[in-house]
Amino acid sequence: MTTLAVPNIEARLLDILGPEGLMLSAAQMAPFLVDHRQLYHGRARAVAAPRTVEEVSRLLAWCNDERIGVVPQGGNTGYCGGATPDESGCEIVLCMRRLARIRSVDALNYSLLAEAGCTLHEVRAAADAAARLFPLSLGSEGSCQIGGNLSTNAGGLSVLRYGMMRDLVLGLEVVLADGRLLPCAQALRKDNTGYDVKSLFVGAEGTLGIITAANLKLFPQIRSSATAFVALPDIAGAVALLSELRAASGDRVSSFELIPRIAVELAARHIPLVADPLGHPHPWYVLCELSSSEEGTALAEVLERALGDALERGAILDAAIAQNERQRQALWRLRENIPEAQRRDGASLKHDLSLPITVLAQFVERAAAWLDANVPEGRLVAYGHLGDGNLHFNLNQAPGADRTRFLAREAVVKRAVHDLVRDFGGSFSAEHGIGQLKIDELARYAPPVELEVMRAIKRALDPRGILNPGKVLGTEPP
Ligand code: FAD
Ligand code: 2HG
Ligand code: ZN
Repeated sequence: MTTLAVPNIEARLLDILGPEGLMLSAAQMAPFLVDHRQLYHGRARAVAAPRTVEEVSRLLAWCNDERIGVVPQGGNTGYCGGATPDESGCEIVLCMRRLARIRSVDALNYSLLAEAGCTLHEVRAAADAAARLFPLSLGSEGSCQIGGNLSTNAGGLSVLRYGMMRDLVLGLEVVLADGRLLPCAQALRKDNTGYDVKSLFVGAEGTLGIITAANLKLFPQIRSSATAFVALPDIAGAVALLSELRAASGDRVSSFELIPRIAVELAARHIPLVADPLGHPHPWYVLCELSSSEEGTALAEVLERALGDALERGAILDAAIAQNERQRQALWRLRENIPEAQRRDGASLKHDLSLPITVLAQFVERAAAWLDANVPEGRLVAYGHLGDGNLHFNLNQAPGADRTRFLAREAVVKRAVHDLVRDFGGSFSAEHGIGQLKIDELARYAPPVELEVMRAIKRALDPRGILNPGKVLGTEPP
């Protein structure tokens, strides 16, 4: 689709972006050509870093005319290789980091208008400065960008209360493939003017348009919270506990994270300042948090009472309730660093699964039995956002196992796990998207009619196929 034979490519890019907006040397481009997990390595003609929406618009119009592929990249923390160019060396990486202004905060309307290159941390800080909360919470918040969060429809640690990124957006400003601007970044909570066009770009992973700004929903700040680390015998017990806590707290559970014993051990081994919060080992844990915008609530008492009852009944095995902010931070440090601990421990195979919460325990039992029998080179590290039915069903290379042999099992394991997920009525992609990693999975599991609809949308919005070519729907002609 792309061609190397476009004349004066550098001169034209310089004209559009100026010298500060263009990276051409191998050293400058290197960090943009590999994904966070180092699964994908690409090449690029150039890395373009526009500073204004108008520059994005002019760049796209020109790339569309010349049929040059454009690969948008935010913080490059994505898990599916969606922001990495292909190996042709013909594509242009569109780096969004210079388009990073907080345009406005409307505290009364509980909304904030941010450019796509703002990091999640910057947006949360801007909301905080206006005594508001932007609730999306990911371990990668220092690097990932609002444009990337929207394009992957990110989830994270507080979806149970606030929803995913799609639920947190009021309006989007988008540059279309041919450079036209879709200026729909209004801060309206109600707007039934025809199709919900903005929604198409959320979770589209840069294949339908370039998000340049977003109007985001804000919430009251958290004024009181209670956080506990609870040991349980099994996953079914964790699911039951969530249900009880929701009812007992007036539905103020904001996070409910499942953690297996092995993840506590990995985090304690690989991450400084992380230790097991409880004295004895237990098979499973949850990190749960109740929170409210009201000051001086009795959330700690509610949590203590509910956990005390559960302990008496033998429904839980032990629990530690954070007594101050330092202890709370320590619990979250453990949870947020599980992916990093996994990375430091060796190779891993990851599955980002979504299941009805009612079948989670049964699914894990079946899948773990299959792995025990078939994959001795791996050990299961299954954790995640239990409150959302989202399991990170990951395998790490077992101690002493050969890395290459372990990784060679990827296709077989993926097929077995994802087929089982389908049988249980779940999805193989909960919050990390498709990118390049799961193209075959989408083709296999999505209903054919849904795939046809997706292709029709792609054709309508990007008829020349210049936007993130080959990602999500694969390389089929659009
Ligand atoms: P990138 O990786 O740069 O890009 C992701 C996709 O979006 C690519 O397809 C890219 O082309 C496209 N894109 C980027 N910017 C734009 C734009 N402006 N317009 C159009 N397309 C664009 N994810 C979760 O959902 N939940 C978690 O709990 C979570 N925790 C994480 C913890 C760690 C330690 C790490 C490393 C990652 C985690 N992630 C999590 C994954 C990742 O952080 C998210 O997917 C995040 O939303 C990606 O944002 P990014 O800016 O890094 O996007
Ligand atoms: C998390 O929940 C992230 O910590 C990363 O979504 C999950 O590494 C993973 O599999
Ligand atoms: Zn996650």
